[in-house]
Amino acid sequence: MTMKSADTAARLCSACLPALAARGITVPTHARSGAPGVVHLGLGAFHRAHQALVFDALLQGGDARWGVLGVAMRSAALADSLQAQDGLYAVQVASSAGSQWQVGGAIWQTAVAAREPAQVVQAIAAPSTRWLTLTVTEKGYGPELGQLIAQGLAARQTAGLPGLTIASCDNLVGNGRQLQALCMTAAKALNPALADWVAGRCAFPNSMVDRIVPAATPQRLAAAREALVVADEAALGTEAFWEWVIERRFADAADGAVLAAAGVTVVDDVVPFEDAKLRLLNGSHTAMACMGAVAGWPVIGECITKPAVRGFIHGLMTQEVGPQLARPDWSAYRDALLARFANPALQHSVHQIATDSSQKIPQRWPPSVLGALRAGLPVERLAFAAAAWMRYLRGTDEQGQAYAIVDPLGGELQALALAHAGDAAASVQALGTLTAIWGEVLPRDQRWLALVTRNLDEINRLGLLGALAKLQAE
Ligand code: CS2
Repeated sequence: MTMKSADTAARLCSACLPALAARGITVPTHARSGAPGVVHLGLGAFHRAHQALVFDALLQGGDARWGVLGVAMRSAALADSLQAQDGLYAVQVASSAGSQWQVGGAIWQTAVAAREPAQVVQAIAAPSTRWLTLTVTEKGYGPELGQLIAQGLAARQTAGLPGLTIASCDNLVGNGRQLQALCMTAAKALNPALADWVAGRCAFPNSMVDRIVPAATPQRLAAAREALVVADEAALGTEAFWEWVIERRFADAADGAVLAAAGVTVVDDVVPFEDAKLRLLNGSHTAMACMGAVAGWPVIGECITKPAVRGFIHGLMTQEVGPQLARPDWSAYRDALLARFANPALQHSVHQIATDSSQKIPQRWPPSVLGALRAGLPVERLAFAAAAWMRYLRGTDEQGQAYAIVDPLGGELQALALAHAGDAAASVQALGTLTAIWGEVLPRDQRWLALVTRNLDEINRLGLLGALAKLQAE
């Protein structure tokens, strides 16, 4: 019997770094001990390949204030894996110029909020902590989050410590303001004086964060093992592009210049960047995710290389969404996006992106539909995307393969989609009128509902690609 090397290979750890450096891999050389200056909630792939690498660069530059306590909200597995690797993980950055591995070293400690909430509260209240950053996903913004943060802030106030910069890095409209509202509600409930302290001492900048970071696959972990020689259970792949635009609103005003020196864009108003990103990148992603899931195209790279899909996404961005945007370079951003989507190294699963669509659609499509309707722009492709989502919710692709709808509202939505599967008008009446997803206005807009119905009817009759070809021909 052969031993499974996966179980016996040495794990990535601090002691391995010199050997990795000798293999040409970029590794952290800064001291990785001491009290973290950042508490980050949400230890997923995105944080590790985005903000944590910016903090890593700052640490590498000699500013020891950016070490991170990485908090997984629920899943202990990743936090414990990282802990076993001294917080280290490898990132494969792939572009058309080739790929390069680097080891991220900003995560110094990990914790699990569901398992050790007191430790998280204490960390928020630690004297060394200056920033609290978050990637808890759209559905994470509930009262529990506000309560966790408010408890930490209450302990800071009691100890006479300075306030924090509390930066949401999730794909929400006005993410800083939304988080501030949650924290203020929780603070008021604890103690009105705490709410005054938070309002006066803490800063909640809005931000736009951008980097495509797919969940790791077994293939990626195998590639990491080959490149590193040691095993890395937290390895990731990503693209070379990254962008972090943050509002100039910090508890310590000097932090703006520090971040800017590390490549972060610090601005007075994030809205133009946020609008362009949520509507062009994320809006296109969700459209392709639903289309790919229905047609049986597993990854975004495959979707976008189909001429019909590329033409659709180009048209969606150019004719329906782009003209509404205030970001002046939106057409260059669009062109860069088309290339980013096609990056063959990413292997970004459509089902991963389709996860939690009910939480994602509200910021990705309805603002564009409403804006286009107001401006007299076409909305055909947005209506097609909405119809593709309704078809996606049936949970079976066009080859008859079943898949899971992973979404907090999944059971309810799938039941509605299946109840009306053969009847486009009834499906749209049931799914297109949900105000939690579409807002108050679109469920009453007969022109919009009729367009979605027509597209869903065509997807039902002609198949997704047939309906897409017909739409393009019009
Ligand atoms: C994606 C995002 O999974 C999704 O919903 O649209 O994670 C996307 O890859 C990032 O926002 C890119 O910055």
